[in-house]
Amino acid sequence: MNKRQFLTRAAVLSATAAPAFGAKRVHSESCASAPVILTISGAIKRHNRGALDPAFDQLLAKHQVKFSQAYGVDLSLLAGMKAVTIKPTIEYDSRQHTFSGPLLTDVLDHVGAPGAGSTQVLLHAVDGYAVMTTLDTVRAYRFIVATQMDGKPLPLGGLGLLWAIFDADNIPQLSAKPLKERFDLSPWGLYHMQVSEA
Ligand SMILES: Nc1nc2c(c(=O)[nH]1)N[C@H]1C(S)=C(S)[C@@H](COP(=O)(O)O)O[C@H]1N2
Ligand SMILES: [Mo]
Repeated sequence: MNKRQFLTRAAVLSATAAPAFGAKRVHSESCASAPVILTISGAIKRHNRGALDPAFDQLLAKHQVKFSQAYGVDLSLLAGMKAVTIKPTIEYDSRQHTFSGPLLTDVLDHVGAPGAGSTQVLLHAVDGYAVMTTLDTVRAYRFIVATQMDGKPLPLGGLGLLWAIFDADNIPQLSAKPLKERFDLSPWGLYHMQVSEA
């Protein structure tokens, strides 16, 4: 491309990218500026997106997910919820780490999930790991959707972006078990949840 064309395009881009001075920057749920990092499908009352699109929802489609409506959660929504901090010993290095993030029950309430304890919650991770639990267990274990470990965001490619985790050291049925058997309900890389009425 010639230089003139490049400069013209750059000017157009910067003109559209820079908000007018003093312009109010509004963040609302309809403002799709932040990526969705968690999709919630199934028996929920609130939705902010339509049906799974096999052409564009590639990972969900690969994992056989189906929905006609869902709720896409971004990090600012999670960051705006009351954060809970826990310090469980994890099995990967047998050490205690600090995790923080909202209660999973708060996230489920936000999307209008049912309140019955028998409600089934499928926790689904980027590597395809999926585990089903109940709202009773989510409440009893005080699951959090951890966005941070030891004060740092959890990386994609590592244990992030989100880790559904609980304070196993302080849950008697779990702390009685060997470390390697405590975390089967705890997917790292959580990116999809499906709620079903029992
Ligand atoms: N994303 C993801 N989370 C996961 C797993 C997994 O394979 N993928 N395995 C689960 C199981 S069954 C256990 S016991 C612990 C440790 O599993 P791992 O030893 O396979 O890492 O993490 C849990 N969380
Ligand atoms: Mo496991």
